[in-house]
Amino acid sequence: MAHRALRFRRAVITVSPLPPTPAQLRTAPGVRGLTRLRMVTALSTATALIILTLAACSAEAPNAAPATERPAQPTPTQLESGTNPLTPVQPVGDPVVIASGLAAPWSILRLPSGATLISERDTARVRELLPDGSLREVGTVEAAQPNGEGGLLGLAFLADTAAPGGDGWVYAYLSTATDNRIERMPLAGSNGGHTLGAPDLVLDSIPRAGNHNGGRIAFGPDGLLYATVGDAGNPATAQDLDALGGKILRMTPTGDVPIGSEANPFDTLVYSYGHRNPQGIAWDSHGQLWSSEFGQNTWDELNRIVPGGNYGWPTVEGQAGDARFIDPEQQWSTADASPSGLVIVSDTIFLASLRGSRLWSIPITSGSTGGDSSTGAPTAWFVNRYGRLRDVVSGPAGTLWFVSNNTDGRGSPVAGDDRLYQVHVRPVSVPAAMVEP
Ligand SMILES: [Ca+2]
Repeated sequence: MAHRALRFRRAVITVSPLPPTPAQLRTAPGVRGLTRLRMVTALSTATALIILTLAACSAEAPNAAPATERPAQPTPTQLESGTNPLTPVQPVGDPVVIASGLAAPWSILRLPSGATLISERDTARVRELLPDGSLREVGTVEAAQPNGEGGLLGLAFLADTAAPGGDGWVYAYLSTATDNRIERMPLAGSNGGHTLGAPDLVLDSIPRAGNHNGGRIAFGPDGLLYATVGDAGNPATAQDLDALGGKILRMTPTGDVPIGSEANPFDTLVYSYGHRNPQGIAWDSHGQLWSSEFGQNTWDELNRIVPGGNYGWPTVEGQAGDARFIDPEQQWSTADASPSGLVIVSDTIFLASLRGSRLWSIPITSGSTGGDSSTGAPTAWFVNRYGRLRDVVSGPAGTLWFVSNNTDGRGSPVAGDDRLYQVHVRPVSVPAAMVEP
């Protein structure tokens, strides 16, 4: 592990005078927590000018500066603050099975090309869905050491013509024996034959434990990478702004602290804190970030995430009415939810629930970018029909895709588990009889 990380850092450092990563500074003796993370910011500001200067005269610059290697992101349509949300949608008709035989699948990643990759937590495999519903192995994330709730977890994709192979990077959040970390691997090959190149380290030293590893990653409308991090069984870390546990992190595509107009609220990697085990993130049409979070014994949460927000764990769980903390917008008993993956389609939040064995839909009824959006009553779909559900994404042509998670050691798998399902969605206001599912 250390060897891989050191080799990566050396490679980066020889290309240009990049600032040290937070991981590098974490290894520096005598420099701790916020201080070192703030050092990154200061160094980044100073070296940014150097990098820009080099970029003007060096052919190697595209490999060097995060500012030049971040391509434009597909940005969701952004509405003006205060305008109406989009028309809510709901599932229609029966889900159909798209693929079977997945082993503890964790993350569904649909690529711009139309290909679909799925991570498996306990095998550490990335599998590619083929048009006939069969699955092929793209590769194994070698650094992953599955144990308990840890293993190969979230996937994300960044289109980048400067990546080896010219397509982009597949990002993975994974648990090693000692930490959770984010790596990225260049995507190669074409649909039906994708491969992954050698991994680069993006961020390491995220706390790891048997439980509460977080693990969802996604690029935001701002082109920055967000990661949900659990408290790793150490609840106090969630309130410690010097620790990475119990946070939602926000970083550049190379794992650095964003600077300048993109800076985070504490000039560290921390975007929001006081989280227990968040495992779902997505943005609505207003650019508002939403996150799902596992509660302890009482309340699971759906939170509106604002920069610098304190979401209460471990002092409070659920809607506490305590002015020190931001209450969840929705909450459920842990038996009804235990939510993981989350997607927003037409300003309707869909939440894959494990113990609750259902898909929740929650319409956004008043949208804004300022953290004061509101939601309507949640609706439960497919209760106890497919078992535990781990992830849900937007599928092709007006569909949702969701994946069961009955082979993760806590479910009751049946023949064919785990499976990827597809269901059509339609606007809530359209009578079902008018829709061809
Ligand atoms: Ca909370």
